[in-house]
Amino acid sequence: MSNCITIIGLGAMGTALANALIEAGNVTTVWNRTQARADTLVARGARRAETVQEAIDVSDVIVLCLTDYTAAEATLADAAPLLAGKTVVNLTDGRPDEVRATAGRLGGYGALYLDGGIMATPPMIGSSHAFILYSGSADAFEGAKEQLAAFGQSHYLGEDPVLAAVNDLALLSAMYGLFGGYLHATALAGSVGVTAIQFLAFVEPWLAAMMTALPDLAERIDSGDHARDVMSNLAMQSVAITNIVAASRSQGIDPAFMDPIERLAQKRLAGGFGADEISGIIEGMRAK
Ligand code: FVH
Repeated sequence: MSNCITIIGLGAMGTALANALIEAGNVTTVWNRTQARADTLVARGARRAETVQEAIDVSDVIVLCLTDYTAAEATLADAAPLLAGKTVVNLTDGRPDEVRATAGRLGGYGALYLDGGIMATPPMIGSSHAFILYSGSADAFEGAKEQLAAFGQSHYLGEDPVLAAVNDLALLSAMYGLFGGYLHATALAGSVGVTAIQFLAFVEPWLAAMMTALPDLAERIDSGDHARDVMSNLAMQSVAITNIVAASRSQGIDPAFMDPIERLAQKRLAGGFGADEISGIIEGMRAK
């Protein structure tokens, strides 16, 4: 495969991806709806495509990085037939149903479809901290992996195109849980005059220590055995959770972030699993 590659979508992330490709020595063609966003990249050596059709014509690998799948579909609408034999790497954030629909539609035009989930912010692109999850056509990944390495570490998850998107959303869900928990905790501590910077001295090492519990929770989740060698049982932990919700209210802090975990803990307790580890809450999440 040649080192010609196209990036469609030059927002914050698309621009970072294009910069990484240029830096790695790829012949990089760029297209963006608002054309001026390509100017800096062109000054750095990128080739400007005047149309989406031209952007697709000149490269074997087409990377999409747009706001959402609606934008991606709208951008490719007239040009999709030109994708026959090309590799499409869609790094647009999307839902599994959208991924399946787009993979099916572009596959129908003869494109090799690879979906991707970027686990990085734009400044991280090209660094060892960035990783990108891929799934879909194995041939597409094999053919493009050298070029894709410019973005960060690549992890190919398998042929099912939704694998990357679901793992991406799952990781984001862990991140928002962390951020939400941190914000709630900082608001609660703030209600007695502790500043965020003061609180950081406790919350940072506390979260780091709690991260070490994850391997044990993962083993329990995979085995389904939440009852063996329990150290901090759910009945005990649910008292703390209920205290957090009640204390938040009395301190004038909206407990909205903590309400769901209290509801899930109570549901598990009502099922008779108070002596189990907190990992068992996942069983109630799975049962709709
Ligand atoms: N930025 C980040 O931190 C995250 C990190 C993880 C992955 N995400 C996903 O990357 C996709 C793009 O995100 P972005 O940060 O580049 O987003 P923007 O800077 O807002 O740029 C959006 C681009 O999409 C173009 N666009 C939007 N709608 C249309 C449309 N209907 N037709 C054609 N292009 C469209 C927009 O064009 P313009 O407004 O400049 O003309 C930008 O190129 C995204 O899926 C994140 O979830 C980033």
